[in-house]
Amino acid sequence: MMKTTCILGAPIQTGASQPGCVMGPQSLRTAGLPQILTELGWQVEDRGDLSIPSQAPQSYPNPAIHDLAETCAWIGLLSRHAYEAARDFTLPIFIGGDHSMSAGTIAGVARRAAELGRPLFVLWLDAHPDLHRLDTTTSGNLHGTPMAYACGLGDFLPYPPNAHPLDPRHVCMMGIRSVDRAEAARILETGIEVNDMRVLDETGVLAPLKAFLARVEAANGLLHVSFDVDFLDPGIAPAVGTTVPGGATFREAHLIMETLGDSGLVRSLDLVELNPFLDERGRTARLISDLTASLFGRRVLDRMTRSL
Ligand code: 5AB
Ligand code: MN
Ligand code: MN
Ligand code: MN
Repeated sequence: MMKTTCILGAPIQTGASQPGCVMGPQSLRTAGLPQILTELGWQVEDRGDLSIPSQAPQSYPNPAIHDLAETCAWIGLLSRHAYEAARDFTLPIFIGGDHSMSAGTIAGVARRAAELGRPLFVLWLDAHPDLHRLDTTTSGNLHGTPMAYACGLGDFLPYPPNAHPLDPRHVCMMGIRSVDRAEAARILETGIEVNDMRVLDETGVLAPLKAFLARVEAANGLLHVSFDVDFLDPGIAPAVGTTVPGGATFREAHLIMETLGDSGLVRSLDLVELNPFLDERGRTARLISDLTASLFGRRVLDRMTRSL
């Protein structure tokens, strides 16, 4: 059966503090992502970019929060489109856009998983756990909240209701190295698996990843991967507004993506937080498309033997 993917752009940047993520989808298209996936034997449909109408401002008791109405509109829109994409394609790609969009994409794929009667698992590749509630964020940047929303932790009104909250035991985080106090409390309460950079230094990326994949497989689960560009070390991926030193290396990241590809368990992918305004000659966009290619089956030896 033909393997199918779609590219769905979500040029949202109101969840971040600095502008630029709005250019993320176009930057990955410019890096040749659709062609790369086609060459790997996938049937690719570019569904273009979504957009929302302008919103009336919405206030909230936490005065730090900004652009709440825009975020709510994006979450509702993405939830519907991610559901349809998960229903219609083998492995849809949701291109951001800042990470607040994942509140919507995870809600959408969770609806599809519930319809199939299968549990949803999420691999979260990020420097940050993004576990803020609306009452705990001090930056007011809503890209710090999607995982708390996805797991149904706390009151998220006026976000659209989350009908299919994720079981925190079905989440595996890797690359974490910047955690706020309120987020640490959520990690302790829920027992979410957090492989911080120290764990990855000590064990390498494969041991925790393979253990998680074995759990997904044993549960007949569907796996969603949420890839925040700041998971990577800023030395190789400068195009992100929230860089934190000491991130994943080029080879660690490729090994994760190759292993995910080999597993055949991944059913949807977020590529978020790419800010092309901060890039250097397109190198981050190129790296993200190459990492995506690794997940979609590109292997070193395949490339060599194909040209023989
Ligand atoms: B990202 C911080 N925790 O709440 C906050 O890039 C950073 O989607 C959030 O992971 C980073 O502002 C959000 C300090
Ligand atoms: Mn994030
Ligand atoms: Mn992050
Ligand atoms: Mn970020």
